[in-house]
Amino acid sequence: MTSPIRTERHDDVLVIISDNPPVNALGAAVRQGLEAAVKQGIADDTIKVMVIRCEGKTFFAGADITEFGKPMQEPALPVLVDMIEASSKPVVAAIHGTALGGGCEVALGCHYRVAVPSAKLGTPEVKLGLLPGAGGTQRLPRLAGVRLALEMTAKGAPIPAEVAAGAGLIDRVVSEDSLAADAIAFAKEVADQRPIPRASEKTVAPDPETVAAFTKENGRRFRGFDAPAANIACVVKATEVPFAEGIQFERQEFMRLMMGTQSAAQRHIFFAERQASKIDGIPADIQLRDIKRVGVIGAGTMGGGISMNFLSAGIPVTIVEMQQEALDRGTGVMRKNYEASATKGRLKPEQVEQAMGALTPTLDFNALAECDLIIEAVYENMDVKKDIFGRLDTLAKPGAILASNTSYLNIDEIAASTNRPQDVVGMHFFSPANVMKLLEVVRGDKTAPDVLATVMALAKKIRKVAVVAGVTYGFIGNRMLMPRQVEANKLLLEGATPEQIDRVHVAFGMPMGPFQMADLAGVDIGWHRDPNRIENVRDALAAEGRWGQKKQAGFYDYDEKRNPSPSPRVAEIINEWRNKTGTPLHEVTDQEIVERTLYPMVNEGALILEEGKAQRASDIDVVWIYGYGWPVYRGGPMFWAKTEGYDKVLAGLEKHGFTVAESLKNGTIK
Ligand code: 3H9
Repeated sequence: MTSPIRTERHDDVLVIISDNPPVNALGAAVRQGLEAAVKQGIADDTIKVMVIRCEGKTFFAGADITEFGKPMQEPALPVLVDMIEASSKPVVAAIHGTALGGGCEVALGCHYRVAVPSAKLGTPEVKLGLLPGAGGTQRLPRLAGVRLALEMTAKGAPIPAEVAAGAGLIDRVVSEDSLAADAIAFAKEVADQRPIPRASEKTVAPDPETVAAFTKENGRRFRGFDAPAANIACVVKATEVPFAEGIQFERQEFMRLMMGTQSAAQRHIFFAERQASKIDGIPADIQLRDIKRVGVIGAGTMGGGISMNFLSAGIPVTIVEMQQEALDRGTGVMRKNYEASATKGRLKPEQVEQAMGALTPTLDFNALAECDLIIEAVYENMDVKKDIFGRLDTLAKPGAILASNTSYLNIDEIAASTNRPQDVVGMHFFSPANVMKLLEVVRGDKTAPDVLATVMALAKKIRKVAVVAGVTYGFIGNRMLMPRQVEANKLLLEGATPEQIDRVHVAFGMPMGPFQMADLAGVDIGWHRDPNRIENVRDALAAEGRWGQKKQAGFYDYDEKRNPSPSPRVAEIINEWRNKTGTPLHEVTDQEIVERTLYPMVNEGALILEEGKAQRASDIDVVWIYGYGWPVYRGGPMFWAKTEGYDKVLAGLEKHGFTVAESLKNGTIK
């Protein structure tokens, strides 16, 4: 097998080049090749200095994650990085793309770093439930100080070359298109400089105030995760003990995290997210439809949010409403949202104008005729949707994709109201649509393969994580929400309180519990609005005007600042319904809440898989992580079931009398 590493000589400079697509991950062959090449450079008397660079789209993007959990092949990455740093001849890293994780650590082990302006440096291991385990936690603070090291390791966001240069991580920013030559020129300049600068030989003073402030600032973001605290502890160690001792601590913490379920869950999601974009039975190279302009029907919260995704990606949008007032209100909200991002420094003022400039608001439905993709985002009513699709059928250009943002309804029925069901697809965005990363792409019976593939590719362009779902009531996410809600409501009558159920869900790691969610979304959502037809606690609350946060009363009472407190009135209503239904009271434990609200979700997920409404279990996990805030360190409901133990989940479901999915019963669930 040919090595992904080759060398080139340029006078007394040895250039070591990695060519390991797609992202130059530091797998065994790359590490072995690098070790051999650096040894060659050290041994060769005609060589004075070395350059390490990569071909393709990026410098090393990290350790090869697919090797984790398998037997380690020599040399281990930490050993390789130490060996590079110990070289008696200077080594220069020439960086383009993203030097991430182990890639960043290789660069930090080099004595000098040059980078193109578009390059980024980062240690995103924390997002995989890990820490930079090849000396990164010890070299970063020594080179860039405690604050930046904390930011980079515990939060995992990469920094641009310019920032890295300002912080002392990059020695020279070179021209975008002459990295190879500029790196050689730089190497010649430093070839004879002594002493050779080594990060490990530097020291960094303890800074407890910065550490305390950083930990406090990020308390919410880190809640429930193990890895951030371990990253922080390693950075602190770098300020307290000699390098070699710090490295030992880093190794021990790295191995602890690596063996834990959190990292396994986060690595699962890393691959699950990428897997989700692959559609069974459709070749990867299928010809896509060209989407130059998008039409959106409805300028409400959803329509506006959906439009913003495309505008932000530079795709013009025509947005249609029935009334001028609604149109103005909708576009006003979009502008306000963009301006809020600009105030926070996330957008430049000219980007706001650029996005809004690409929006064409209109009352003229016929304006949709020029659109290549039209997304209907009106309220959930089958007749209204059928009517809209019928009208679209007569005016949309041939080959235009017709999408519905429905959260529940049958895409096949909607498609049947057109003469081109092959062009119809579901695009279920989650609210707020300009923020939430999930997109459920609903494949109808007749949806054409190129329509599906085009929408999946477009999702990536607008920075969504897309998952293919089949036609089933509520698709993947909302369908799984239903059994959870049914059980939560029953538990109220049996003796649990909304506070207890929500607390169990929040302790599990969800951003909020089912009743907090109901209050936020609106208790009146889906209510039939017939005061004479009160069938459960929720109807009773809705009929009393307890519509949630917007009315300062729902399952909780709220003060003016929307702080919730338990509601005596809700307790009364629950009691009334308990008596009316003759439901016996019992002491509901937290464990029972887990078994009765979370296990049924796993069960529903298993049914969805059995019915072929999701392509794979990991897609279901992606839906729950990106659409509903399931804690990523638990890897999604299906991964969690595995860590919880399928037998335990099965026993729990049977104990509470659920009808259990066959695959859970016969152990074929994967
Ligand atoms: C680490 O370094 C530990 C060390 O500190 C200590 C060790 C002792 N390994 O994302 P894309 C695959 S931990 C293996 O679609 P993009 C990916 O699965 C690592 N495979 O491209 C996909 O495969 P497929 C720290 C990897 O252009 C393909 O490459 N580093 C790895 O949108 C394309 O990926 C990270 O966490 C990997 N490290 O984004 C960085 N990375 O085509 C992780 C990618 O079969 N990577 N693949 O589905 C990324 O963030 C993005 O891939 C990157 C490119 C930004 C680089």
